[in-house]
Amino acid sequence: MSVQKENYKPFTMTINEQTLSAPIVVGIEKSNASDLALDANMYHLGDNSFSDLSANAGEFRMQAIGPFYTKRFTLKNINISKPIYLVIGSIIGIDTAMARSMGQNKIPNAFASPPEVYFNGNKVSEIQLNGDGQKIKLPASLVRKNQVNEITIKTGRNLMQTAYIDYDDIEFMNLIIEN
Ligand SMILES: [Ca+2]
Repeated sequence: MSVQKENYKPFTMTINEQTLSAPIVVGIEKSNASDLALDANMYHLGDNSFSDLSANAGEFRMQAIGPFYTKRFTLKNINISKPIYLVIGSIIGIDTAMARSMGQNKIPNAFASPPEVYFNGNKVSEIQLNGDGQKIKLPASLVRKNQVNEITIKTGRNLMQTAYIDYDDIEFMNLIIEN
């Protein structure tokens, strides 16, 4: 997997079996005229309870809508012979072990499971890192042309907290379908 973020050097990492089952393509691209803007709003997933050491803790702007977000939309004029991506314009607050290892947070001894992305009920990606312009491939076999499609983003949970569920507080904005 490769990741690029403004003002950061690109880097790559080895994909393991788990991430292979959930294709992830990460990068930055300018949007095309054919892109479908799904949602330009900003959303906060989680429970509004997070450490000051959490990634981007000082940048959160919204109140949590709960642990997941769902958007339904119709795909017209989609070309399933071309790759189809969900692009997340920006996502912050992810406290996975990988995010911590990349220096994206300063939490000494806890980490969260990654946010998960579902397309028409199938998990298509786990989001390990914070960043801009992350692209998630949507398998053509799952696309419902000219019918209602559904994207769901579920935030992760603090894996070191077993007494209760502490959802990882994250914020994202600007969802686009790129084809
Ligand atoms: Ca939380």
